[in-house]
Amino acid sequence: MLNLPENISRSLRNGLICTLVFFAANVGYALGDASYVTRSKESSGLQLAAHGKLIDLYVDSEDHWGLVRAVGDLQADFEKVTGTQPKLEHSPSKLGKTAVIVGTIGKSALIDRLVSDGKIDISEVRGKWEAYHIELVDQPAKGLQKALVIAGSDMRGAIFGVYDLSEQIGVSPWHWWADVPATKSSTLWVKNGTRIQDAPKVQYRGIFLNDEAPALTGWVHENYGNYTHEFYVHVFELLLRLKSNFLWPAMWNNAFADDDEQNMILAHKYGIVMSTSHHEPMMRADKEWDRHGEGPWDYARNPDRLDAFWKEGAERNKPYDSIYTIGMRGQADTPMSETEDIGLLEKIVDAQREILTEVFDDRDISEVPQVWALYKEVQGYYESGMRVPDDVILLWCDDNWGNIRRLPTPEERKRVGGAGVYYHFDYVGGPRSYRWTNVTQLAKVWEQMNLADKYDANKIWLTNVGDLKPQELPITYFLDLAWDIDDWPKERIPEYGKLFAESAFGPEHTEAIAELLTAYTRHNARRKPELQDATTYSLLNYREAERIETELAQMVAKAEALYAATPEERKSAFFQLVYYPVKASAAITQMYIAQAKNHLYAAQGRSVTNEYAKLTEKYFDLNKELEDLFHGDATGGKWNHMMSQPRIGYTYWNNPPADMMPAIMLNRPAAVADMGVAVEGMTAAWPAEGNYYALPDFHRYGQDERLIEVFNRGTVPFDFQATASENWIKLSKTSGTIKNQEQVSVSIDWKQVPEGTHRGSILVRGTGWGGARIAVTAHQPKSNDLKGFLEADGYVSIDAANYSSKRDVDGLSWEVIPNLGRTNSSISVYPIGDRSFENPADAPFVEYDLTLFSSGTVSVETLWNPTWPIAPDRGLRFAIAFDDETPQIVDLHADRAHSLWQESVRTAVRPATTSHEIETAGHHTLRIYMVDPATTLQKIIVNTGGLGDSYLGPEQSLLAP
Ligand code: REL
Repeated sequence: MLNLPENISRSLRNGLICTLVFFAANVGYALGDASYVTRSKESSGLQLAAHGKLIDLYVDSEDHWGLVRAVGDLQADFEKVTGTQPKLEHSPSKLGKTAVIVGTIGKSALIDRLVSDGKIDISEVRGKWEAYHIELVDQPAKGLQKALVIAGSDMRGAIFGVYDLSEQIGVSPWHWWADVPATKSSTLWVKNGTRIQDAPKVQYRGIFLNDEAPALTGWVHENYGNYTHEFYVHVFELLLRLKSNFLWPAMWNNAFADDDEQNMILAHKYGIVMSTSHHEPMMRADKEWDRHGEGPWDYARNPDRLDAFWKEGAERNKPYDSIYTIGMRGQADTPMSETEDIGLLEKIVDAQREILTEVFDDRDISEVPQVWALYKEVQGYYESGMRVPDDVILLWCDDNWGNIRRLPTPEERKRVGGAGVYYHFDYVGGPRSYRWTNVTQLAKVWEQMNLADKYDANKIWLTNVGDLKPQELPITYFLDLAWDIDDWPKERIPEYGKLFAESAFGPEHTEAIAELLTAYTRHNARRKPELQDATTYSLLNYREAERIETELAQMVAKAEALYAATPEERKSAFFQLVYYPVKASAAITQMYIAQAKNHLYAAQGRSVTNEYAKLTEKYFDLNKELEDLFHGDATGGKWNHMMSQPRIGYTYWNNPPADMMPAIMLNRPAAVADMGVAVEGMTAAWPAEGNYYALPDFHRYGQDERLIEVFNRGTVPFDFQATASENWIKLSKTSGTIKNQEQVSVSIDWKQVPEGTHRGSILVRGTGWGGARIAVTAHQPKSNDLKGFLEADGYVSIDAANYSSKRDVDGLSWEVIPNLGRTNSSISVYPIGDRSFENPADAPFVEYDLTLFSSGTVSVETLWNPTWPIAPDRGLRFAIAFDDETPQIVDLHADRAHSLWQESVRTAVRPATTSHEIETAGHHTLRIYMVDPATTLQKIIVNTGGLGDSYLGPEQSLLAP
């Protein structure tokens, strides 16, 4: 829940005044906003509803159509919450003694009278973009004792004020798109003292419906026949409820303005600013050229027809709120030409500007909003020196994988047109499309959009949301950040999931639901489901696959328990927002781990091989069953097609035509008793010849238990015995009967192991000749002078957020971004600015204490977020040093090979490896220095010679007691 100072500081920063606030039993309200509506009686407050008696709503019928419509939604929302519809009046004389009065300043006679009578002071919102003022006013007008006044500086400001109240009384912005039911209450009161003023920080905030077939398009076709206004009004309403205003419409096989004339008209009337995507200039969809264009889409060869085509776009859209995409790319997201042709593109922009000047002859061209999207190769034109007029908004883009490539330099920040960011939650393209479920960590959105804000790219924030569902969580967060990121410092990232959960499901299980949201998005962000396969998580090292399986099993169990506890009326919403993404995402990884075991066990000849083939198939089927539930029973059939995007069986960047069951292996074990013995860390299993069977070495502070698996290669049970050669080798069992397989856990009794290295062995006997002899080695280091993280198993692994100390410089400080990254939290230097430290001796650093039991050459692998240098004239550097070594400066982007970028987005980290000489064993400090801003560190692994292969690296090492 929001705390008061936060709210006040936001309002003060906006130059607005906020007085309020109480924390009583609240109903729903805009995420993070203070609650000003309560369901308990509030003395001196305003009764909105009490047991069937509802307050009157008022809006001037001469006010904007879009506002009058939104007040109609408010009326319906009151009914959803209380069961009774309030009266909606357009004449002040018809109002009772109390009312909710809504209006646009300058458009509503009553609002203007309240202002001129001094009943409300709107001087702080007047003239602002989309600002609203909400105030409980006594004796506002003759005959009225009390009113809640919602005044907007413009139409959208007033609409946002209306939807703010809707959310406060208990109607979620997702009431239709995710079937979140209203929180019922027969009694509703506005708290005494309510006075709120707010305005957005980013001017245009919106989404791009993209990559929309088969899922969204299948659903749209079934429900609306096509992308008509009957569909789009739902999108417009959602955007407004989320206090956003901007849309790039679906365009794969559609043309917003051409498909249905009402689309554009209604967008404008609702209050949505329309535009067209980065390769669709002048408000004309790509598909319109296919339908109406003549000749090639090539300005060098077909300028006149293209000019005419674009002019029609400008003329058609003249009456409507639009942002004109300028420039030109090839059709369907391809470059305009094989090599940069700056001369031609400049000519195109000149022609487009001329058209706009001609069409908008009633205003200056600088008042016609235009955007140049520096997407993919277009950024190259800019970097090669091409410029557009100063009033055009520059839309900087991410790399399609959520990493912003470039942001304005101090010089570029002076541009009048300003800048924005185009971001992705979904993408079709290389190295692999990710189009199915939500794979976005909120913390990553924060890390990136905070950069956009700090580097002044806040004219447009637009994100590609694919089919829209199931991106409800990141969409809400993105748009909340766009409204005002200062309301949402990084410390509040963990709180957001709770607020989201509370708004959708009430206060009971917010903590548990938030944990699930964090867990499943972390899991999907580690490696997107489309990129996972049987080799992703290691079966051999660090029990990685097993750990992931445990995590997933816990997630699924929690989701199932919460689903069972969810009241019937909220089950559909819970299924859509939590249960499905958790369980279906888990099933993908569970399937690949089962497949990995199936393959390993087949190679080892285990009789359980076929069980894992079945398990693989079970998870493959489960994924489809969950999809069917989404399309049918779990949502009352409302969302048929919505999860139909294929996601299993990719062989290249594009998705397979249908999900493809992973290849499995089957064996036919003989009717004999036939022992096999597998050893942790090894693919080969006894009795395969030519192998030396040994468990990974035991270190005093390392993994404390290792596994041996005794398995049957036939179908007849057998007895086995396991004996250790030394007393200090402990076995969890020494004999048993094996039908399929059994684990024997091996550990060390360190009290019996003197300092130094000691060797022993384990003999496992069952069927076959002799038995399996497995070597065991234990290292007992000197145990004095322990400090910090302790070396063991040939490495020291540290989560970056767990530094021992740090040095700040001029207010620049390494700080934790909670929940960011593949393992835990990440760190970066804040506040974000332009300063680089060429000399690490002067730079802010974090320091890690560690104890090494070995000396010599070690390598350090630091795992960084795959962020971009952001600035055009430098790389992305940090420096690293042990003790008093000279810091080594490393540029994460020294090698800009495409293949390295691809790998960094596949793995969700950009690693850097440095080499260091450690003269003596003992206590050391490792420092990471800032060189450039926007470098974000996840994890550090000091490899002292024993690091094995795994996806995430080993878990964090033990800390000295
Ligand atoms: O993510 C993007 O921005 C692009 O992949 C798409 O916008 C692109 O235009 C695609 O839909 C195909 O035309």
